[in-house]
Amino acid sequence: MVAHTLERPSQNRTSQSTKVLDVVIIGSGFAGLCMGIRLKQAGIHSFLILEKGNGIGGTWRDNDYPGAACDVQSHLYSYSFAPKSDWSRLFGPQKEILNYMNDCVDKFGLRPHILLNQEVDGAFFDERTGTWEIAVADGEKFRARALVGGTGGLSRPVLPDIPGIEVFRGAKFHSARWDHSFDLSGKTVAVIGTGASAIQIVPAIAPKVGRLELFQRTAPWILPKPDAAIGGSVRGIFRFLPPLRWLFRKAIYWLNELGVIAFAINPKLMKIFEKFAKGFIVKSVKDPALQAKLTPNYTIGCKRILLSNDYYPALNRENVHLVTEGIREIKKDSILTKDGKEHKVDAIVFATGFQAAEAVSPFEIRGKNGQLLSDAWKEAAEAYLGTTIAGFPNFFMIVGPNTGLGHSSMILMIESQAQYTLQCIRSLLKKDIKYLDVRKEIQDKYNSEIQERLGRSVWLTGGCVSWYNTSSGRNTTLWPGFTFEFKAKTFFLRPSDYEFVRMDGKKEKIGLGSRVSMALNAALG
Ligand code: N01
Repeated sequence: MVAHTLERPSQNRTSQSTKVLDVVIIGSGFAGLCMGIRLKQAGIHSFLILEKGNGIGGTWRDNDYPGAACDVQSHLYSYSFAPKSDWSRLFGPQKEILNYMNDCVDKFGLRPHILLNQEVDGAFFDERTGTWEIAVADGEKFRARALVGGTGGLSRPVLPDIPGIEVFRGAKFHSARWDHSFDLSGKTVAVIGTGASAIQIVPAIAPKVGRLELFQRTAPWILPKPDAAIGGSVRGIFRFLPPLRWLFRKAIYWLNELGVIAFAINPKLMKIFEKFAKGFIVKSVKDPALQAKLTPNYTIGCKRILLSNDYYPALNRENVHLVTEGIREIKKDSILTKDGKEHKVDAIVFATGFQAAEAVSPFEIRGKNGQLLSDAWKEAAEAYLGTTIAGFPNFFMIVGPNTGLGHSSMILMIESQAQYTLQCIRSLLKKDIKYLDVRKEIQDKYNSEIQERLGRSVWLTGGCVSWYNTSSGRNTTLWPGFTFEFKAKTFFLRPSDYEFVRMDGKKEKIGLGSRVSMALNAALG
């Protein structure tokens, strides 16, 4: 909250109200915090994290709906450099994850670098000075040598395009904007959607509501969640014997990593999981008609595989009704389905997901020659290593295009990207480079390679419609390989992938000596 203590001396101010920094990070989720921690550890202290909400945590602050928990094991879904010995469960609940993030903020001294309630309106690259100007909704301005976007892939909730949605008079809210003031005890509640959020919400609210109408458009594939409480003795062992905790994390890592073989290399292997998942439906659901409605008609893995032990049992409850007829219209106190039936409800929960794959820049971003990122991404969002975008120098995205995972912890990808970005920022600051801009041909080659690999994956061959892909069928969200492969690719900055422009406007020549010295300088600081 004390930006003035982080500013450069006043002669560096570009105007009365513009704060000048080395780095501005947007977003305080796992990505933004990781970048901040890495900068601090590298001795770069002139940075701010601008957060539009009134607290840190990103998706883990917003998604506080009943039953919210992680579907990746917490010992892996946490920073490798900030292990936590006392996770209460194998799959931590939302509050515990948010507390962990707050603990990290304090432990690494990030609090003074975070400015809350700062919604970024736009960012503009000034080619003359090689800096980004960042404008915040309240009129404040920041200028920085480097801009890091940590706004996340799942931060823009989507309300469905259903006629009449605006006329509904009861309570209505998105799963990521849960209205905790609404008491759903005894009420008739509609949940629209059956994705990762809905399957956590339904079992959590079913015992409280009078009646729950669950509107399913496409059945998800669900596997049992291998979850359990972690007892005090195990937590004690992890605390006093850190190598065992490390081994536990590694075991989870490699187990998850094996999934890539079925998702991206040989999708035929998915049949094994499919058989198991079908058996899980039969075992968990009593009514054969309900079993049929819950059995998906696409290959498992094409959409995100969900994990739950209590979703199917919740559907066996007398007060829970699965509606699969399709929604025609929302009226002032009901939902009308395509079979003409009117479902009277007091409230509607939209568990309808996020805008992820479509090429949307998180706010107005203008790169070289005033080019808009949304124009550069007109066809599809793409970047080099999910991080840098040709024509947008000194801009780094964490959780950028094609860095999502269907099989493991996003934090692995975030750490790789933050490490890579740090190398780029070091190059800028240490060698006093005006800007670095990824070469378009390098970005194109990289993307055609990953698109070719994705073409063979279950995400594009599994016969489903999913948020992983754009409406034209291009996957812009997922990384098609092992996480260690991504880590290797981002381990060293390859200077030849970039155009380096010096402060005098001349291009830095990247000969062998220069490459080696830049790579060493970037990697070692
Ligand atoms: O969203 P989703 P989510 N009429 O897009 C349906 C992460 N996450 O919030 O399948 C009727 O998966 C839509 O139907 P269909 C995780 O990465 C993580 O649940 O498109 N239905 C679908 O059923 C996850 O993948 C955790 O036919 C409509 C649902 O809404 C991502 O967030 C926990 C509709 C949307 O499902 C998103 O999950 C929770 C319409 N007009 C979430 N429009 C962890 O534990 C949409 N739907 C880490």
